[in-house]
Amino acid sequence: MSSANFKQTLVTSALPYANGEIHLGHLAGAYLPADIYVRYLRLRGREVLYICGSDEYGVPITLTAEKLGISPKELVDRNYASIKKSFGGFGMSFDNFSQTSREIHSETAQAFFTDLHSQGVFKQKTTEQFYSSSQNRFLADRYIEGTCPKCSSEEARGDQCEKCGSTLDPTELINPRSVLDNSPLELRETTHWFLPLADWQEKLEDFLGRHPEWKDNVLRYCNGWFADGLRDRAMTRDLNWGVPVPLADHDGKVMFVWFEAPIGYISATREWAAQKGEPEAWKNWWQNPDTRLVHFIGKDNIFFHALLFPAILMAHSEDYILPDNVPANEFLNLEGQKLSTSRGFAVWLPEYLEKFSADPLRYTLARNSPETRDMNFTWEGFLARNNNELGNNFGNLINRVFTFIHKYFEGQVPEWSEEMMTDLDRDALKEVAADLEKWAGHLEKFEVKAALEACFHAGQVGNRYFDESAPFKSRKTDLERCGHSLGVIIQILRQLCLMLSPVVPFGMEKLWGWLGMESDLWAGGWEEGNQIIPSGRQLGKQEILFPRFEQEAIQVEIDRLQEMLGE
Ligand code: B3M
Ligand code: ZN
Repeated sequence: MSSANFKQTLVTSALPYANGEIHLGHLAGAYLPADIYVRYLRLRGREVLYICGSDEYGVPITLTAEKLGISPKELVDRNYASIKKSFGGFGMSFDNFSQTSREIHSETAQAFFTDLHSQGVFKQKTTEQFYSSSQNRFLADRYIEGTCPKCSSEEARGDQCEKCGSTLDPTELINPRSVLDNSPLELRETTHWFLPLADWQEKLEDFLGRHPEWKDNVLRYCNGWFADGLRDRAMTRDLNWGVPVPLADHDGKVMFVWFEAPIGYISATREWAAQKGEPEAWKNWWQNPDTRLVHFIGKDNIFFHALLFPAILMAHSEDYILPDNVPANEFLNLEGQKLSTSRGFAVWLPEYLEKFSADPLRYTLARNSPETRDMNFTWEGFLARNNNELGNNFGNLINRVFTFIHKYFEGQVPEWSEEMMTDLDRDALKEVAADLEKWAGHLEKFEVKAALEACFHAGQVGNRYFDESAPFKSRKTDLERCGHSLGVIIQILRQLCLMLSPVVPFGMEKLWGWLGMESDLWAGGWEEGNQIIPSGRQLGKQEILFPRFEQEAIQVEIDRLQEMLGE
């Protein structure tokens, strides 16, 4: 549903694992599209709250910490600081970016668990699981290796055999051993609390049935799971790094990360409320039917956001809102290959930001947004998008117009008027206005790519108008006409500024200022941005917004990735 039909919108981006840095794949999936959407809403003056934080529990964190010889908490705090910093540099405009290892999250997740438990929602089951006595812990499936019962490959993993492709249960493996230290494993009994998702299937089907507008990929996945039938899922684990299960008989159990991590959205909202001195204000978002909740995620998180978390919210005895949409993105490939962090085949945000600025990357990723299918990022494409589109289509136009007005009109918007309008002027203004409308319509539906196409087209119209109205010629023959044309172009720049602002906010905040706008762009700038800029207004002095990149600058990056592939 359009954002205008709701009082307020609560937007979340998937909580990144605090187990390493953010890379381009993350940005294209759950972060940039959300930030663009949020900035769009703020621009329109809509009430919006944007929540995120890092996801800090789970086995991979423990293992990395052990490898580095530091505590898991030290590791996640380090990574949190670094992720937060690079997100800041990239222009992510969260209202709060929290951590799941904070006290407020444990409290929130435990209260949820207790609520569900006391209602008898969980099923308690005792099963046998592999235990490593050398490491004193139960092992998750992916840390178990053994001989495949089907093809005898000795490298089958607890969940599947890569050689013959069979899906396995770890107990089927012959000679199971730990991936971590190769030690043999023994089966031990352990008790866990399961969420019987089958009990929620009908409600979940109803819920999804009320959302035919969701993206095809999301509905397709969910219908697939419905067809298979939802099963019991363990909501607890035998680990020592996680949110402790708040039951007397829990003997060192923690919550399954996918039980507590989505609750992290709520904890982070509670933290936001507490920080502004209104500790109860979070309820006005999470327990208010006037709130529209939107989860931005990558496609690998669909199950957890479209089914598991809604089931948890439905199960709670208080009334929580359910997501109104879960715009999941497909994946981003890099130079035509799958990203691989373990092989170092990725582009990391902190390294990117050391060399380049945020806007060109935001623009390139938005242009290649993997909305309906996997997309590809190439450094050559990045250079072309920056130089040809940001530079030529937008930057040059802006620069030419400002230079001209400063040179010949003392930096003031020249006289222009309705009486002087020609068809050329009117057509250009009409086309750009139509683009602006299309742009907004697409963003309402999370269609960043299509929105940018409309915006790009408006840039082309601006350029065409500049060439055809030719103020550089009329300056010598008809100064009045020249001024009028520039006045018209200033209106086009104003609308371009609106359309580009969510995507390249750093550049557009500057342009907004040069245009002499008074309102805060991110608090309803739309209104002023849709009003005529009058003649006589003093304009600011411009600078080059989108400097060109040379081939050498990106060749280094291409070579580095090629090397990674060679290994
Ligand atoms: N950390 C997985 C991921 O980054 C996970 C998301 C949690 S969202 C509650 O893909
Ligand atoms: Zn096999």
